[in-house]
Amino acid sequence: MKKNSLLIFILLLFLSLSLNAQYTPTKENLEAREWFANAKFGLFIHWGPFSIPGDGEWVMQQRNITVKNYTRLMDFFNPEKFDAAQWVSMAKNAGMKYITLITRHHDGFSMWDTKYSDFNIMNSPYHKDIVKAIADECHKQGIKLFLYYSLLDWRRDDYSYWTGRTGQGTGRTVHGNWSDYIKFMENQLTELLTNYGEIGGIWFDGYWDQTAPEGAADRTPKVDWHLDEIYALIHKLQPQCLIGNNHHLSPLPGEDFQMFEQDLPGENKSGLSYQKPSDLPLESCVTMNNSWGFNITDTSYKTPKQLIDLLVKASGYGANFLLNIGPMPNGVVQPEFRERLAYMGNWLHTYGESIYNTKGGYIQPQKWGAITQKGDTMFVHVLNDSSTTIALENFPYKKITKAYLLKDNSSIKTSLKNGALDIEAIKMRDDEPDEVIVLICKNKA
Ligand code: H79
Repeated sequence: MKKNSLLIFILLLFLSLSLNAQYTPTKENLEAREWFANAKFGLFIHWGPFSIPGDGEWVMQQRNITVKNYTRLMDFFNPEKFDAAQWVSMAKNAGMKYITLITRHHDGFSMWDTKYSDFNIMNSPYHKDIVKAIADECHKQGIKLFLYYSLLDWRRDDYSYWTGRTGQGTGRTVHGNWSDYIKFMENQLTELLTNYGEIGGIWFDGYWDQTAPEGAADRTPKVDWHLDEIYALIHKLQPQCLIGNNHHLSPLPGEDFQMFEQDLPGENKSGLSYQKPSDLPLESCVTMNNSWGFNITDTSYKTPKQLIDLLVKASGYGANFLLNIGPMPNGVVQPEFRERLAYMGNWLHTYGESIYNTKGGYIQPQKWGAITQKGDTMFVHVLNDSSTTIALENFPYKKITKAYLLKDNSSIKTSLKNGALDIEAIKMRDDEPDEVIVLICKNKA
C-alpha cells in the first residue's frame, strides 16, 4: 500500500512537471488575445524586392533564380513613392485594427536595419528602415503592428535546404550549420522585438518546408526548429506579443493564435488548411486577387461583395479577416486595392457594430449567410437571397424582444416556436452586400 501511494505520488509529480513544461500564457498575453479576437480585420502587406519582377513573392523559387542573380534586386529596390503614413491611414480608413507586415520572406531579404544579414534594406539605394517607418506610423496612428517572419530561407547556406521541399534551384552547394541558422533567427527576432516598440504578434511561415505533405505516414519535421526556445524568447522580450505559425497543423505549445491560409476556418477549400479550428483566436488570411506579392498580370480581383462575404463569414466563424495587398515596387498601392479597401471602410462605418467585438454565431455560416453575436444581441447577416424564410433551429433564446434591419431600423417579422426561429424571406439589393438583421434576445433556452 505504502509502495503504491509512493508510486502514485511520483506519477503525479511527473505529470505536474510535464504540465508545467507546457505553455502557460501570461496575463498580458491573454489580454492581447482578447483584443485580437475582437479586432476582426487586419491588413497583410507583402512587399519587398520580390515585388520588382511583378511575378509574386515566390519568383525566386518559381524561376530558379540563383542567390547571386537574385541579389541584384537589392540594387533596384528604391520605393521613392513609399509613404508609411499613407499606408497606415489607408488601413485605418478601411476599418482595419492591425497591420501584418512582411519583414523577411522566403527570399531572405530583411526590410529593416539588421546587423545579421547584408541582404537588407540599408544596402539598397532606398537606404531607410521600412519596418521602422511603418512601426512608427502604426504607433502614432494607434493601430497594432504584427510582423511576418519566414522560418524558411532560399538564400542562406545554414538553412537546411538539402532536407527542404523548396529552394533547391537557387544554386547553393555548401551545407552550413543548422544551429547557426537558429541563432541567426533568434538574433533577428531580438532586433525586431527590441527596436520597434510594442509588437502585436509574430506571424511565422515556412515551417511546412521541412514537413512531408499532408497524408504522408511520417510528418515529423526533418529539422529541429527549436520552437520552444524561439517562442520563449519572444514571450520573454514582449509577453503580450502573440505568436502564430502558418504550419497548417494544429497549434503547437507556445502559440497564441491560429491562422488559415486562403480559407475560412475548417473549410479547406484551398487544400492548404487541413487543420481543425482550435480554441485559440483564429485568423483567415486572403489575397485580394490570386497573388500575395505584386503580380503585374493578375487581374482576378475579388469583388467588394466577395470581400464583405469573407469578412462576415470569418466573423461568423469567430475569426479575424487578414486581407492582403501586394504594393508595387515604387511604393504605390494600385488603385484596384485602394478602391476595395475604401469600400470595406465605408461598409464598416455603417455595419461595424455587427462585426467588431462580436463572437462567432451559435451556428456556423450557412448558404444564406452568417451569424455574429454580442451579449444578448444577435446579428443575422443575410448574404444571399433567401426566397423562403430563414429557419434557425435550436435557437438559444426563448424570446425575441425586437427584430429590425441595422441599416434603417425597419422591423423584420420573426416567429419563435418550439425552439426554432423563422425569419421572413429577405430579398437582396444590388447596393447592399449584406442585409444585417438585429435580434434582441431574452431568456436563454
Ligand atoms: O506569404 C504567403 C505565401 O508566400 C506563403 N504564405 C502566404 C501567407 C505561402 N507559402 N506557400 N504557399 C503560400 C503555398 C503553399 C504551397 C505548398 Fe508546397 C504546397 C506548400 C506545401 C504544398 C510548394 C510545394 C511548397 C512545398 C511543396
